[in-house]
Amino acid sequence: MSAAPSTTPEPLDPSRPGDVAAPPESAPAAAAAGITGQADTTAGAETAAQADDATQAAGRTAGELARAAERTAAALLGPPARTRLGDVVPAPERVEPDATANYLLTADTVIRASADPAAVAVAGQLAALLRPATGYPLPVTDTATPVPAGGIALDLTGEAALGAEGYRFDITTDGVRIAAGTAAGLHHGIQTLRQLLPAAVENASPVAERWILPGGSILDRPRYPHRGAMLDVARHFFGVTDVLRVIDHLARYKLNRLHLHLTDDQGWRIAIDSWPRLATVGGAGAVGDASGGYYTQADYRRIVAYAADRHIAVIPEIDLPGHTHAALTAYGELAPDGIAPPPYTGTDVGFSYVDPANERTYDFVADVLGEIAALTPGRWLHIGGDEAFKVPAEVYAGFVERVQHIVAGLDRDVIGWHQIAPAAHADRRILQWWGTTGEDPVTAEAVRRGARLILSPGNHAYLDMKYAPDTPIGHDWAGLIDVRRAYDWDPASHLAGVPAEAVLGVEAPLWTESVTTLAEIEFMLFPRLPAIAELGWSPRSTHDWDSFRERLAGHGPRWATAGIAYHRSPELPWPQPATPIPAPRSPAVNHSGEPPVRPGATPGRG
Ligand code: TNX
Repeated sequence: MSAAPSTTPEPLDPSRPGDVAAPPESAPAAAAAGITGQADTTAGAETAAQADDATQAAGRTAGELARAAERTAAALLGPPARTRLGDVVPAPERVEPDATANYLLTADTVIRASADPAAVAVAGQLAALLRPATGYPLPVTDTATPVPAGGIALDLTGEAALGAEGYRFDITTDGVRIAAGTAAGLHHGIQTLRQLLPAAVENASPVAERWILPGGSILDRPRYPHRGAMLDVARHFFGVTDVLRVIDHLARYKLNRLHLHLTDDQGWRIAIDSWPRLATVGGAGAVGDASGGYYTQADYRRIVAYAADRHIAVIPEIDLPGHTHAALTAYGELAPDGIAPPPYTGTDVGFSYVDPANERTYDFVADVLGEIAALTPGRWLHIGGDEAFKVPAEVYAGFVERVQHIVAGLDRDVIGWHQIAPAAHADRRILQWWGTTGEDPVTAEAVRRGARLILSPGNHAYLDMKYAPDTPIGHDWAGLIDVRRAYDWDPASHLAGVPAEAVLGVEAPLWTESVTTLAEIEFMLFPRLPAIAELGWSPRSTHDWDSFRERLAGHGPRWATAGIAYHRSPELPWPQPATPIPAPRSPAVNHSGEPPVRPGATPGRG
């Protein structure tokens, strides 16, 4: 770590704590320390005189102190913050900048959280986000000790007006305060804090930077309670560490649901104790020549816990009655002809189904959903329901009604793709719209009977669609989806005949017939996932393409620094990289261009 560029040295003012306890030359070992207790806060609260003594005791010379003062002064008098208070994605509800109130993060900054384990956990996450690049120790305290000058406070205020996920953010020269009614609100607040620091904060090791936050206040609350992304781990399998990294990406943009498409024709990806061959046999393959895999129940619990720590609920999907070929390879007794078929590695849809006329099928459904519910603390079980083309309509509706009943018996709320609309209403049932026409009287009618909607319109929110004709992976059956197309629609009025109150939120699905690596996942998510996130979070009054493209482009250097592969869409005014872009994580993608075409990587849709 090196000092900020120097300006004219200022005289040392020992009454200003920041002047005395100057940034160290290297990250102290304490940087690695976790949450500390009350005793550790005394360092931040010590008087200037005590600090002076301590500094002397540590062998600091007057010259060193003068240099420290020079650095502090340079930061205070130096150039303004690199970010503006409004440079946040998704756009906050209200932003009131105060250019005279910029805050400088220093080596003395202490993070204080309300004495609540969930708030302290958020403070620990903030420290973990900021320590690598700053090299500062950033001790965390859970005491009620007043924040010393230069502190960051995370306060659980119980303020009802902020709702389940809102937060208030005040930045002054003296300190930073994030207030929220819930730990989820604090968590969203620290994502905002992270975005307001220079992009260099994404570095994994200490860098020279003035860590200035732009002054002012933000009031922020989400427009919708459901803001999600879906990852298809069935067509291609992605291991736990890949999924955890995707969860990190969701958290950055204040998404709160991860829908895992766990089963499909090509693979069954979750171990079920009562039907063990589902995973061991049904999970063996994938699309094409790719190898399969599955999550043990311990793996799945780890994903769920990691997501929960980031205030994200996992929604598991067991796709029924269609998209079940992999299950049939493991248990032929569920097939209409009672014979286990060979594995399927193609990309057709709509040909498979479990036998709705066989009572064993309902044992299977109850056992599987029972085990999944026991592993999943969230309220929702997704039962798929799409493209069961070979099941007659009446039989299909009867099957869905029985499965809805099983879900209700597990004390969970059912979600299904909008094809389940014709089935009878079940309490709190949710339909996920993936059509491309903005019109479907059957879905609108189900909403009139009480269903609520998650919007994933195929022609705006399907992140497996190509950006442009030359995008080397992805589909185009729902059209090409560039960033503007992902952004320019309104969930509240999208589906004809559905009132705005029935809309729970939005979700961006990533199907993976042609997506085979983490880098390819990231390439399809960025920059479109933040567009869907903004539709889910920001008030409609903030919707503005010109503002969005500017704010979003500023995230390019952040992604590059964090090693996230992304599509450098020509629609966005990308800044020139300030620092060299790190080497790509995978040879399949580079940061400035497109992934090379894999042989056979562009399956059609049927
Ligand atoms: C349709 S959308 C599907 C998936 C495919 C996807 C490809 C939906 C509920 N079903 O099975 O993977 O298209 O874009």
